[in-house]
Amino acid sequence: MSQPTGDIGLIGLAVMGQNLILNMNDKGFNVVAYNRTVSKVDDFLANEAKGTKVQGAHSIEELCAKLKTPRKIILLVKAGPAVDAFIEQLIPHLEKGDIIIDGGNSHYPDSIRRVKELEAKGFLFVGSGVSGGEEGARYGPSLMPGGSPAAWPAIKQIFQATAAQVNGEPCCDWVGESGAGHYVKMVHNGIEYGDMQLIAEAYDILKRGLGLPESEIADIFLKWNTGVLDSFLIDITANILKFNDDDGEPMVSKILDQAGQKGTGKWTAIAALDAGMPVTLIGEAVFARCLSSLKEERVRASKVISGPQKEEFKGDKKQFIDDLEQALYASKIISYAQGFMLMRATAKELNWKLNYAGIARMWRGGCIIKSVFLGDITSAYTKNEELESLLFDDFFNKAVHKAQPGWRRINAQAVLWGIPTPAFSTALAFFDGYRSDVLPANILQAQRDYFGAHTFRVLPGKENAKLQSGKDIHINWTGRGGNVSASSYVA
Ligand SMILES: *[C@@H]1O[C@H](CO)[C@@H](O)[C@H](O)[C@H]1NC(C)=O
Ligand SMILES: *[C@@H]1O[C@H](CO)[C@@H](O)[C@H](O)[C@H]1NC(C)=O
Ligand SMILES: CC(=O)N[C@H]1CO[C@H](CO)[C@@H](O)[C@@H]1O
Repeated sequence: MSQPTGDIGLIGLAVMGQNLILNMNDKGFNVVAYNRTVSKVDDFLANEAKGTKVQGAHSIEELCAKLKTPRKIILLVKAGPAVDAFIEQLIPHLEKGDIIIDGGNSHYPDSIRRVKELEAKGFLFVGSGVSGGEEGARYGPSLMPGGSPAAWPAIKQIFQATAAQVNGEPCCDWVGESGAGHYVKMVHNGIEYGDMQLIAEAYDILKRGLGLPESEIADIFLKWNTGVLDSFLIDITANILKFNDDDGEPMVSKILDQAGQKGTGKWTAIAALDAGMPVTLIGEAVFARCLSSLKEERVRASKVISGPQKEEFKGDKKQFIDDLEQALYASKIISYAQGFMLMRATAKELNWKLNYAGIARMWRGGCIIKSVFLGDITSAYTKNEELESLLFDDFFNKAVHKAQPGWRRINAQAVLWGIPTPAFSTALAFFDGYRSDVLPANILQAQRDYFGAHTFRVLPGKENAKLQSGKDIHINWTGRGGNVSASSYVA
């Protein structure tokens, strides 16, 4: 057989796979395509890939034989057992040092396991987040590769050339070891849930609060899109709001208000709970979708539970809309600060070294959360790799201070109106908690010690013979303040 000429192989010729192949081909790489349904390979070569350098393979063996070593093979197949099944099939045809890359939507614990299993056999494994949907795959996705570090030099050129570019910088860099690539992709998706929920709440306030029609709300979003909120999601939301059905009614006014979800936002929220990190905004965004899906129950509830009397807004509308922009901005800063907190906590726990500036850079283009804002996050982490929180960065610190008055007014007004703003309000609650050197957890500790002898620690400066610093203290609360004990209280 002739010398292999393939730079990279790809398994799974659904639209994402096809588009990624064509993209890599455009960038000058020689791609070998394989699909389990082999006729699909021929179809692809005869149609979409016609006139390109793409080669087809009719078996895993042929695929591997056509690739230069170290072989690089991307799997774009359904997450779960299919990934393991293909890895099993590939192994007999691979040599030590070959690289398997999973570009699917795998849950990061699977990627952690696969890195271990494959490295133990002398192979390299990369779990890569791929974001940007079908169009991103074709013209430049955000790529978030992590796994066996030795794989990076071998795939770097292909990955960075294939990814979206912003100001000449690729939206792809090495994320970190082990399952870091898929972990970061998961957090990206969680942040996406948060961004979307914030925009939905802003829409609700403008629609139900100020009573503005969709077309005017679209104009407000378009204006915001020239400032600090400049982002793909604000942009498409303006377009969505301008889209009228054939009868002239805004299309959104005809869409059932029941949100679906595929689970990656939920994974992020679960990971946050597991890590003990207050990633409240993403959590609320997931719950907001859950509440939305209880449509019939909400309709019944709306008939028996009333809220405040609807009052017309008498204040300064322009000021209010500026406040709303600031509220959205500040809440977004909180959400990203929380997302990075989660990544830091996980990195610490799993002993990963994450590339935070690189992560923000990877999200700047090619993906759903792409925005100007991510450039500022990149700068913050470039200045200080060890940044404890975005809120400690000068730029963001100033930004939240500037936003604060308007952010509070929006939350207050929404509460008075009875318009739910779970994401705006949890962001503000987090902010107020985070900047509090003292929180009421002393009460919780006393309660826990009272009913369950769970013990507490003494506040610095308040030590005495009984309350010693560094000691777990339990006291008998009964008899001094009151006489209720766990057994004597009768409800
Ligand atoms: C706690 O103190 C009360 C009142 O002095 C006493 O009745 C009770 O037995 C004590 N409980 C324990 C567990 O020592
Ligand atoms: C608790 O009970 C004791 C004994 O019955 C009584 O003297 C004391 O006043 C009670 N304390 C309080 C705070 O109610
Ligand atoms: C694993 C694999 O090769 N799957 C794809 C083959 O192509 C069809 C489309 O015709 C996809 O649906 C499969 O997922």
